[in-house]
This record gives sequence, structure tokens and C-alpha cells, in this order.
Amino acid sequence: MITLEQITQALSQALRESACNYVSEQMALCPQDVGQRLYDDPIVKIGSADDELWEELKAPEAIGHLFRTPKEWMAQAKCVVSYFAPFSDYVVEGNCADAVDVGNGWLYARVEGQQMLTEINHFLERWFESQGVKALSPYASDQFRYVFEAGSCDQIEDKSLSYTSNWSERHVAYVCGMGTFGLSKGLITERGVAGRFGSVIVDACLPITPRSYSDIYEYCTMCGACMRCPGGAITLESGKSHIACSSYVNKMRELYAPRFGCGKCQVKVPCQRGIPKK
Ligand code: B12
Ligand code: SF4
Ligand code: SF4
Repeated sequence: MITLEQITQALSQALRESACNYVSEQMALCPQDVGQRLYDDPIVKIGSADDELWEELKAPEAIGHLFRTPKEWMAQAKCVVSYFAPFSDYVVEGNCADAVDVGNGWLYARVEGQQMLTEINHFLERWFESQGVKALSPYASDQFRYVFEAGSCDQIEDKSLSYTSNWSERHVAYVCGMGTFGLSKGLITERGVAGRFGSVIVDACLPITPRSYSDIYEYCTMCGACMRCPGGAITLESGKSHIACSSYVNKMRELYAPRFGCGKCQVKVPCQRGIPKK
């Protein structure tokens, strides 16, 4: 059986050796940024395709009917491999410097860094295939669908759906034992909230990670530090508003085009780099 360590090692090596994980001269906004690393080594967790939680994610209050379970993506699915790639200190510290201005590193990580994760998902598909295992990354496939405000996606028939997708990486990570949600709605892992997720579905039996929590907000202390949100999107009473966040991030597009980003709820907070102490 392929082990968790083998997957983690292959993924870490791919991230370390990928030229896209370092700021190139072409993308740099200033010379000092050239060569800076975007992601640290990842953590990997594994869930079962038979887990009952997958169906529960279709409930309207969870993700809704757009969500497709692992077996709906791949009939012979046995497991789901989820990974979290934490942002480097360069990315995180750069976004701590100002309450509003977005750090250069965060902008690269949001745009080029997300494109890179699509490549890393394809790398994982190929790596599993070289081990005789069929693998599919829903996010990197042409079947991935997401919608921001209601009606904004032509490919989604139900025009009432908003801020959802057919493969939500945080919910997938939650089922795979990676961590729990926070007040900011970011997923808090043992390496914190500042980073991004990816995943593949495989047709092989792998060692399942036990979930060490039962509540969706278990790791969050509700300290309220993420209410520093410059878009006023987070309150203790109502949680996080996707509409307010989205409209603020859109304003950032005007300032930082062709890039955008914000992420102030993920830095200078107790859950930035680990599970906060209660
Ligand atoms: C749409 C989207 C957005 C939208 C909406 C955000 C959202 N949370 O859905 C907008 C534009 C606002 C956005 C903003 C950002 N995003 Co975004 N976004 C996505 C995207 C494409 C889909 C998200 C999705 O499907 N949401 C589904 C809805 C249903 O999620 P939800 O409302 O938060 O879920 C709640 C309910 O499900 C509820 N719940 C109720 N009952 C139940 C029952 C069960 C069993 C469970 C599990 C949950 C549950 O709990 C959840 C938390 O409250 C994902 C990529 C992907 N494929 O996953 C990235 C993603 C969520 N974004 C990410 C990031 C980093 C950001 C930004 C920081 C980017 C930036 N601007 O710099 C901001 C900050 C967002 C934040 N504070 O959460 C990361 C998250 C990293 C993390 N640590 O959590 C993702 C996963 C991308 C990635 N590849 O890593 N994003
Ligand atoms: S800053 Fe505090 S309230 Fe916000 S998500 Fe992190 S632990 Fe939860
Ligand atoms: S990304 Fe920015 S606007 Fe959105 S919730 Fe976080 S701090 Fe607020």
C-alpha cells in the first residue's frame, strides 16, 4: 500500500523543485522579490470515499446540491488525498506589514500561486498513475464549477446558487481530517490557516487519517482577531459574509490589476500558523 509519507515526500519535492514556487524576474513587482519562495512543504491527509459526510455536504446549509461526492466524480473512487500548502514566511509576513495594503507575496501567491497548484494537482495525478493508481483532481478538471454572486456562472443552471462550488477544497480537507473552519470561514490546520488547498480522488485503498474533531468550528477560539477584516465582512454575531468579502476583494482588483487579493483575516491572527490555544 502507498504510504502517507511517500505521498508527502513526492509532493514536497515537487513543490520545492517547481520553478513556479519562486518569484521570477518576469513576475516580480520589485527586484528584492526575485527568488522568494511562495509555499512551504505541504501536509497531507487522506479520507475514505465511503465516508458518510460526503452526502451530508449536499445539504443546503453545508455546500448544497452542486457539490459532487468523490464517487460522483469517479465511480471507482476509494480515497481522497487532500493537501495544505502553507504560505512561506515571506508571503505571510509581507501581508502583516499593513492593515490594508496587500503584500506583494500575497498577490503572487493568490494569482500565480493558485495557477501553480493546478499544476501540482496534475503532478499528483501523474505520480499516482506511475504507481498504477487512477487519480483525478476535480479542481484541475474541465468539470470544476464555482459561482460567486447568484447567476454569475453561465455553466450553472440553478441561478439561485451563490458562493459555492462542485468541489470545495476546505470541505474536502475537513472530511479528510485536515482541520476545522474558523469564524473567518478559512480552514484551520495544524499549520494554521494561511495557505491553500488541493486534492485528488484515487481508486486505491490508502491509510485513512482519523478525524480528531467532531464540530465544524472546533479549532476556532472565537477570539475575534479576524474581525480586523478591512471589508467589514466578519462579525461574532453573523460570522463571515461572502458578499462583503467578495465585493472588497473586487475593489482590490482595481488597485492591483492584473492581480488581486486580501487575506487580512489569515494573518496577524492566533490561527495564522497553527491551531490556536483555547
Ligand atoms: C468561492 C470562493 C471564494 C468566495 C467565497 C468564499 C467561501 N468561503 O466560499 C470569495 C471570493 C469571497 C473568496 C475569498 C477568499 N478566498 Co476563496 N475560494 C472560493 C472557492 C473557489 C470555492 C469555495 C466554496 O466552494 N465554498 C462553498 C461554501 C458553501 O463554503 P462556506 O460557506 O464557507 O461553508 C460553510 C458551510 O458549509 C458551513 N456548514 C454548515 N453546515 C455544515 C455541515 C458540514 C458537515 C460542514 C463541513 C460545513 C457546514 O460551514 C462552512 C464554514 O462556515 C475555493 C476553491 C475551492 N475549490 O474550494 C476558494 C478558497 C475557499 N479560497 C481561499 C482563499 C485563500 C481565499 C481568500 C483569502 C483569497 C484572498 N482574497 O486573498 C479570500 C478569503 C476568504 C475567507 N475568509 O474565507 C482558499 C481557502 C484557504 C483556507 N485556509 O481556508 C480556497 C480553498 C482556495 C484554495 N485552493 O486553497 N473565495
Ligand atoms: S482569528 Fe480567532 S476567531 Fe478568527 S478564525 Fe482565527 S481563531 Fe477563529
Ligand atoms: S479576505 Fe479580506 S475582505 Fe475577505 S474576509 Fe478576509 S479580511 Fe475580510
